[in-house]
Parts: sequence; structure tokens; C-alpha cells
Amino acid sequence: MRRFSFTDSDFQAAFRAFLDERRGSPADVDAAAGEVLQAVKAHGLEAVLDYGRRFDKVELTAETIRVSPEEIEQGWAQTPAEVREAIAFAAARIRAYHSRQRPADQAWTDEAGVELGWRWTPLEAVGVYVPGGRAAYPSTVLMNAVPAQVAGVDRIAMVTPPGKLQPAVLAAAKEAGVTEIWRVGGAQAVAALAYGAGPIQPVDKIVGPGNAYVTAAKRRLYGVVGIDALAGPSEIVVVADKNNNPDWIAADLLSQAEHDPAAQSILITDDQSFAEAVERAVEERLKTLATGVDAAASWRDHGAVIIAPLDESPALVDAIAPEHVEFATETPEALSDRVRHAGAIFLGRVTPEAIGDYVAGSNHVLPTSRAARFQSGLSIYDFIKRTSIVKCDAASFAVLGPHTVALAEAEGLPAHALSASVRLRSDD
Ligand code: HSO
Ligand code: ZN
Repeated sequence: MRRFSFTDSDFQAAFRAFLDERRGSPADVDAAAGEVLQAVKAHGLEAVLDYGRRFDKVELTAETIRVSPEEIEQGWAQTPAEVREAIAFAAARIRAYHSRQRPADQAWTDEAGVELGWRWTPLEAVGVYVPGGRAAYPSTVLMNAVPAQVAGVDRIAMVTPPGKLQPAVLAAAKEAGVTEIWRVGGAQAVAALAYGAGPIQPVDKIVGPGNAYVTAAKRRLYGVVGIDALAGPSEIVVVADKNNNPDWIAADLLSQAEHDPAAQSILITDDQSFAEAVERAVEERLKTLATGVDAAASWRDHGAVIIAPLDESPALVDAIAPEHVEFATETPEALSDRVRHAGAIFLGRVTPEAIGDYVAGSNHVLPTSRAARFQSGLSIYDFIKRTSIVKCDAASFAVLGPHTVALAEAEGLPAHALSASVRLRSDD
């Protein structure tokens, strides 16, 4: 953990250097992902099954690679009732929040008499990557699949690494109405979704977080398919005054640190002794946290405490452009309204970021690694697209046609000019 003080003469440079430090992702991942993509493109299902054998130590076939409807039902049945209830509660809230994002089509006639507008249509087929192991989060299934469903996507195909499927992940899939689930992970899963492989039909866009190989594969396949943002390690900034319980703030910092040793948690406060109390509380909690090893590594290597006037916090947050920021102060909006670059903002002392991870209804797939400067969190806009619509009549074409001819000739494109001029002439 690094300590910074806003009043230090070298603060700006030191803080910038800290933000520029790389987190995670070894360099050779990209080439390895590229090889996997080539193999799946060339050999389809055979390559996918072969990677399953080599990387995941499983023997699958064209039949067993798909999770059966009975298994999904079993997962639901094996999930404790209170978890099932929470999944249903979260799904309903995510559905409600994202339903409000649905934009209207537009149609109007402008002053030249041209009929103009646009129409939104859903994507046909979307793949959702769900990581295996500890990061197999039922909440992530909901955060990806529910907005796709709200958008009206026809087919949602989920992929997840082979091995014991967590019942709660299957329960979340069932709640979200996902019935197509494939046992394939890593870059080969992304390739199978993009190119198709045996029974796995290709999709139009791939969303969902994954490890460095999955992210590298998505980056490479952009263009063959659409992708969502490139997921990086989780981040949180907590802006807190001294009237907070240090233990609560410590828990918030740890809530993102526990995701990944490369995660980043930053406290901004104006009170030195409060900062020290939070640091002590973090150390205390780390002693017993089941995820303590990862959380401690994240806090040690990438954590920071910044002592600064709270009035400076919006500018500091903008410089960090974090995935999440909490304002645990008396009048949080006074500061948060001045923030421009953040994936999600959590206001007040009783709105921990974890609420947003699960049940607020807002999406927890958010821009990381300073992408909040140019990107929003996952929404229904990731699953719809806009088609523009234009209609001229003879009168409005007479207004637009000559300008089209002029620009086409200026661009040296005579056929363009012709397709306007023939119509202008035929009208006289
Ligand atoms: N905070 C994570 C999402 C998540 N949290 C899933 C818990 N489960 C995104 O940065
Ligand atoms: Zn989280």
C-alpha cells in the first residue's frame, strides 16, 4: 500500500506514476491465444475437445459438451433457498433497471421534406463467457444475460470451463432463461463462439469477463464478432470523511481487493488519524478473511491511501477514472456531481459498492483500467443496434440531389454523381 499526501511537493508526479503502473497480464498470453484461435478456426469441434483434454483434463463429446436441461434443473434444486431467492430478487431488479434503458425509435420529416429516422433492433445471437473456479459468479450470469434478454436477443449461448459447474451459476442461468450452456472455457470458448464449432453455432457478439487468455482472444476476434469491453482487474476508490466507521470503509476496500491480486483499492480522506484507523482495520480483517491471500496481495501491491482535502476528490477521481467510487460523506452529491470519469458512483454511508455488485439493479460489468474516460458499463445498448432510415420524394430529392452531385464530383466518384443526376434529369 502506498501513502500519498496532496500537500507533498511531488504529489502529482508520484501519483501519476502510481496510476501508470501495470497490473496483471503476462506478455506471452496474446500469442498463445492466437494459436488457439487458429486451431479452432481450422479444426472446429475437434480442436475444442482436444483443448478440453489438454488444459481441463476432461473427455467430452459433441453430445456431452452441452449441459443438459436436467443438469440445469439439478443446479437449481441444489442451490440453497435463500440464494435462489436472492438470485430472483437480483434478476427482477436488474430487469427493471435495464428495461428503462430501452430507447425509442424516431421518425420525422425535416424542412426539406425528407423523411428521416432510425430504428433499434436487437442482436440475433450473443455468447456469454462465465469464468470457472472462484470467479464463477452467479451475479455475473445475471448481469450479462438479463440485459441481453431485455434487449430482445433471440439466442443467448453461455460458455463456461468444464469441471464441476456451480449449482448457483446454473440457478442464475435458469432464472435468466439461458438454456444453451457449453462446457468450454479459455480462448477456445471465445473461438468456438466466434467461428462456430460442431454443435456450437456462431454468435454475433461475445460478452462477459474472463482471464487474460479470454480477453486476448476477444480482442483478436473483434471484427469477426462484436465484443463488450476488455475486462481488467476490479477497482474501487472510497472517498470518506472522518465521521465514518473505519471498519466499514476497510470492508469496502477489501471487497474489491479480494477479487484479484491485481485489483486496486484506493482511500481518499482528509483526516490522517482516520486513514490510520482504516489501515489498522484492513490489517485486522485480513487476518481472518478467507480470501485474505489475494486481498492482501492486492492491498500491498496496488492499494493506496491519499490524504487530500475532500474538495480535491472529484479531480483525483477523474484522474483515476475508476470502475467504482464511493462517496461516504455527509452530502455526497456535492462532490459526486463534479465527477466525470467513473463506471459507477455509490452515494452515502450505507451504500457500499457490494450492493451494486448484486442487487441495486445497475450493471456490475463496468469499465476498468481507466476506460471510464470513454466507456460505460454494460447495458442494453450493448445488445441493440441502430439502423438509419431515409426517404425522399421528388421535391425533397430536388433539394438534396444537386449537393450530392457536387460532393461526388469533388470526391472523384462519377457513379455516385450519376445516381443522383439521372434522377434529377428524369424529373424535368
Ligand atoms: N465487483 C465485480 C463484480 C462482482 N463482484 C461479482 C462480486 N461478484 C466487478 O468489478
Ligand atoms: Zn465485486
